[in-house]
Amino acid sequence: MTTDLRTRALAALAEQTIELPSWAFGNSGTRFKVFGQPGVARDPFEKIEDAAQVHRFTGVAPRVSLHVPWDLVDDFGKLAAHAADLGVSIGAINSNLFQDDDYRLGSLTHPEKRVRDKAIAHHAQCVDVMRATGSTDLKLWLPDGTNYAGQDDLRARQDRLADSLQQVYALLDPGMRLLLEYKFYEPYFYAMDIPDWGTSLLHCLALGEQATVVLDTGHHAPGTNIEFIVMQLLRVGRLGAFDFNSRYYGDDDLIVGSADPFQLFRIMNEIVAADALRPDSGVNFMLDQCHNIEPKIPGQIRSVLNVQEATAKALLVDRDALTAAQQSGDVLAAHGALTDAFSTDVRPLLAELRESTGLDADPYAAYARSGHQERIARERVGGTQASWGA
Ligand code: LRH
Ligand code: MN
Repeated sequence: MTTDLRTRALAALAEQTIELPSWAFGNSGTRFKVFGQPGVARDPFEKIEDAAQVHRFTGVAPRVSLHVPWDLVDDFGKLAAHAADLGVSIGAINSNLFQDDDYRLGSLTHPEKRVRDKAIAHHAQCVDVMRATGSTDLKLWLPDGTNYAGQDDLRARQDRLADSLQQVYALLDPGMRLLLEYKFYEPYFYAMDIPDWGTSLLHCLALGEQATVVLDTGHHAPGTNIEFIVMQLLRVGRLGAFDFNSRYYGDDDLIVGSADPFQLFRIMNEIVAADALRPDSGVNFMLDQCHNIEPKIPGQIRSVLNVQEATAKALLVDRDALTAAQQSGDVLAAHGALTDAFSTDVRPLLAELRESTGLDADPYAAYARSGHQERIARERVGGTQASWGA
């Protein structure tokens, strides 16, 4: 690792930011059980306090994305001010089209105009929240789909979707973005209406420049080469955001990098290769996870560290050697350029970065020593713990 590469890596890592999901600080689980844990946040204000702890110890998590209606409050200006007092800001606003009986057969794709209008109006509410909090990203995951072949006309649903998305897009102020998230299955099991990156991209291209694709790392068929999709979306300038997590089987929403750290590295390698790590690259690096059994704040700290480590390794790829090997057809040397970087222990480099900004070299251990986890377990008694879906 040359000194120059090291210096450039430190400079890039110093600018990296990772956005945290408010819902990671509430209880979550599966259809079998949602577990409670001591000290879990009971409202959006406490969720933001927890997110601010992650930023306090890592220094790279200055934004919190909200989910509507899970994070509804009477005064979003007050919530944004609360965040600012804690040194963080409100990031993307997530709409929710997956918890209303009216949406059983679809929301923006529903055969009935009444239902589509209701789903569009929900996004007008989300845009109002964006105006009140200073958020510029409207994140729309479309949960719509069908369970049986023939249940509905696949093409007619796409046409209705395109029209509904046009109306949502028209709600945006200049400077705002629509982030359109795809998912290949669940909650429907025959056809999702935005099942893959191609379908999301087609709709984004039809909408306009303010529409970009969200790539959730848990939303692909097993064996999908996700970094190829990253490369292609960057190539056409339509990668708007990541929802980082990891999975073994389905949309498991586990800690990013925990299941397949080499995949996360390969993804960040495409980001670095395209110079898309820059804060002004237009790519919002977000986490979308649930800590079903592990403590939430330490889980988010571990997740942020995993993204930082994968990023640092990608920044240490000797790109001159890589390019030379690729162009000379030296297969193993080219692959080796990546695996050498991936095998590099970047923790000393990240420790140096943190200490250079007055942070503890090991945020995870520093948080454990802070006693904050015990304090919230002691203090947060009574009330109802926030929970996925509640
Ligand atoms: C859907 C999803 C989406 C969010 C939800 C919390 O699976 O990835 O990004 O709305 O999780
Ligand atoms: Mn997601």
